[in-house]
Amino acid sequence: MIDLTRYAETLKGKPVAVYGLGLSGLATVRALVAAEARVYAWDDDEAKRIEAVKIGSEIDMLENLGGFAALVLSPGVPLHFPKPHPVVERARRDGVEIIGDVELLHRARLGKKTIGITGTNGKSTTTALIGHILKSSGVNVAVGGNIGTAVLELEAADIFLMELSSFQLDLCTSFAPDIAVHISLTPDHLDRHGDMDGYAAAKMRIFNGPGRAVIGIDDEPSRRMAAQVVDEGERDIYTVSVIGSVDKGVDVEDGILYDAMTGEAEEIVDLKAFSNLPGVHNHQNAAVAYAVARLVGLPSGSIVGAMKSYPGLPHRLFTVRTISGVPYINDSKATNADAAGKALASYAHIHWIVGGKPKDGGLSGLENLLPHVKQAYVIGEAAESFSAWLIAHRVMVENCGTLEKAVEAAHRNAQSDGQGVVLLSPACASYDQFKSFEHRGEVFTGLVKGLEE
Ligand code: UMA
Repeated sequence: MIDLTRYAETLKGKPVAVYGLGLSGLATVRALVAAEARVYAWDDDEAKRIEAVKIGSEIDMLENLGGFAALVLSPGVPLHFPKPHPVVERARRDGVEIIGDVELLHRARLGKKTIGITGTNGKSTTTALIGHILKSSGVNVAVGGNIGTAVLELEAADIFLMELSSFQLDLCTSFAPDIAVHISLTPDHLDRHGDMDGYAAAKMRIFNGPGRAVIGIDDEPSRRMAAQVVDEGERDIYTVSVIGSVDKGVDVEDGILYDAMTGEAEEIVDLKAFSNLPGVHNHQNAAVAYAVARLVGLPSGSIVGAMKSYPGLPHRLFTVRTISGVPYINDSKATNADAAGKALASYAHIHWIVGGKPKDGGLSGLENLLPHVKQAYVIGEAAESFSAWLIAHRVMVENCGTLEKAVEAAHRNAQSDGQGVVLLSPACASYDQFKSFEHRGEVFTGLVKGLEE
């Protein structure tokens, strides 16, 4: 757990409010209580409130925040859109600052290096890959944030490597990572940020303050962000591209990674050889990870060696099993069309299990990748609309309704074809039939493991 004592000194005798007692809220309560702050917390879920009391918090509906030192808000609670949560309005009314757990970690002034990773897609893989590379080289690194472990839960380390969502960045006021990383920006979470400008503004917060920046420049919004970071002039910038060359940074051409961190491009490795990093989008993640590892001071040989042994992340293009040459791939994390597009681009002859709770725009944008699909198996709330859209685009479709039926049908057809892949890449949220994307991926994994050869 992070020691907040130095920051909590400034809170002495004052109450701190914590709203939302999920992973990050409970970790915040624990750290603040350990630092002897007076913590008043609330969650609409009674079970969470009971947990908070057990770890030393008072329970308070937080109707009146006058005199509170801060409101520490969970990232899932709306700050601006669709409309600010009532507790946010009350904090603003009472003149109380609103921050998140990442800001608290920063204020703990631990004197350690911080690396922050953001971007619409790829940030979990990139964070996990950097963590793997650094650990393989003996660097004492703690990995957390949006990837799953709340940042205040982390153990002391020389480097804090954090995956940061736009929600978490919105709750940062002075946090300035030593290495700030942004991978890509495509529409997502617009309900929480109003529009693309609001979404980009939240992501831009990662570049606050001085330090170094690694920026993927393969989409227009990210190029605009990079230009803004150049204008602000506070950070030493390294760019990454898998579609063109860069002046200073890392680029990838036909799978070959080139190191141009000092300006001169040097060929390093063919990424196509790394089966746990399939597809151009993973080459972008690998190039970003390579750039960060070089900035940490690792030589290219160690980075490449560690990339070879990267095991991959569950639910992200993870090969669960191969039956008679057909891989069964769990990409349950692909909760939007853009992420599913990355999966479709990575394979041919795909038996594609798709659907769930649809996002705005449905499958549009994937038209050019449909030739990679042999047949689609639609599930969940999206089944009817996706089915109509796919048929209109001349894709063979089976309306399966449930994941269980879809796995059965895809397995039967793929095995009779004797080629291609069975891919769960839903392009949808999971909440219509599952608790979370992890739950959906676990159910898929269980079904695949139970298939007969
Ligand atoms: N709550 C209320 N009242 C409300 C709204 C919420 O009481 O009106 C309570 C809920 O009951 C819940 C808590 O507030 O107990 C909200 O918790 P949370 O949704 O902020 O989630 P945490 O459990 O703290 O998890 C958060 C991240 N969740 C979100 O950003 C939504 C986790 O990212 C992250 O792993 C974790 O902190 C540790 O840092 C998850 C995520 O879905 C994976 N992220 C989004 C994404 O990747 O797209 C951004």
